Amino acid sequence: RARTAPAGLGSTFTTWLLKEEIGGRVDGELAIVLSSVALACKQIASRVQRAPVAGDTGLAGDVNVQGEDQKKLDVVANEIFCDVLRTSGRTGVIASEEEDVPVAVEETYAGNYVVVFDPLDGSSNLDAAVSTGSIFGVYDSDEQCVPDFDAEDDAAVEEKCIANVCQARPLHLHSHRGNNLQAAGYCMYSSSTMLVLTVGDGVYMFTLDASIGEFVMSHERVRIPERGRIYSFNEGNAKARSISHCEGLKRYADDLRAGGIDQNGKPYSARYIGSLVGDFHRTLLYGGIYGYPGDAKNPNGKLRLLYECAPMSFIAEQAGGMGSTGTGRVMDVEPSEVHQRVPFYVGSAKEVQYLESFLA
Ligand code: P6P
Repeated sequence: RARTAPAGLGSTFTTWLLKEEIGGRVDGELAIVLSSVALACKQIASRVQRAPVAGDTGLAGDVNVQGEDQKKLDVVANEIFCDVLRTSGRTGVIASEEEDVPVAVEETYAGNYVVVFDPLDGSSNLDAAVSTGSIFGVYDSDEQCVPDFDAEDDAAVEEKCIANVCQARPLHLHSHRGNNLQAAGYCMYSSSTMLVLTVGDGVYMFTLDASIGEFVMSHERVRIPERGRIYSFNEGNAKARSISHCEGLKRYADDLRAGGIDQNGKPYSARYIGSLVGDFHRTLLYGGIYGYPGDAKNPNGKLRLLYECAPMSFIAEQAGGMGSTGTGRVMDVEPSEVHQRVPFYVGSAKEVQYLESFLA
């Protein structure tokens, strides 16, 4: 097929996906998966916007595999993602921050893609109506992930598949290094609801126009500024930072106060929302650096490689920025387990390189 140009500003996400498929940049199955993700994000946006009046704030009463108190909307967002991905018929396995182990989509509906996601990142901010978001990554299929049990009936098959696949054959992660991502993105629920994604050919942003219920392209081929004077770390953790990086990070923070790369230039501004999607989105548009280093409690940091750091790094790199563990590229890290954490520094290329020079 001729490589037609992508759809332009003002086009809807549906039109853009169609043009990407016609242009050969997205295959039909992936287009269906991404369309399902966009549907999930619209549903979650609606629930987040109304949470205080719908009684959706507060805790669900359970603790997830991360040991974090689940918010009511964590559970709702996870169910929405799982449902739309299962019924898309194009997903073999889904891995969620809210699921202890990867969930197999039973064979009748199973497709070829592995989708990983954090259904509602930053949900601790919900009760204060601060930005939150859903983060997702789509990997090519791993044939081991699609179970092939004889179907007695759907319910039994579903039960058995999920039990067996997740216990007997956990998600084969070797192929799920960031480099293998076919698509990655997030939806930010903030003053605007914005779907931001890449399929490996630049970063596009779509703003939800509630009057028509469609995501409309508002930014195309986004490029992150090469430099940026915004530094986004939780300084409250500074004291507890892991010994391995502690000295280097302290010298780095002192150096930024003296103007950073420019030395004796304007000092940096600190901006920290405590919600990765909000801090990342601002960094992507304004430049700067977001970081979550290791600390005494979590030597490898708090953020999860598979469904937070790798997808965000893919987007950053596609926009000309960098995603680093402090000593290497996030996209090169081979996961060893689904909820693995890594120290994470992401943003303007020059700012991330400068930080790495203190950690070398
Ligand atoms: P802290 C939210 O819980 C999250 O996973 C990210 O969205 C956010 O950047 C980070 O944790 C905030 O963690 O320790 O600074 O409150």
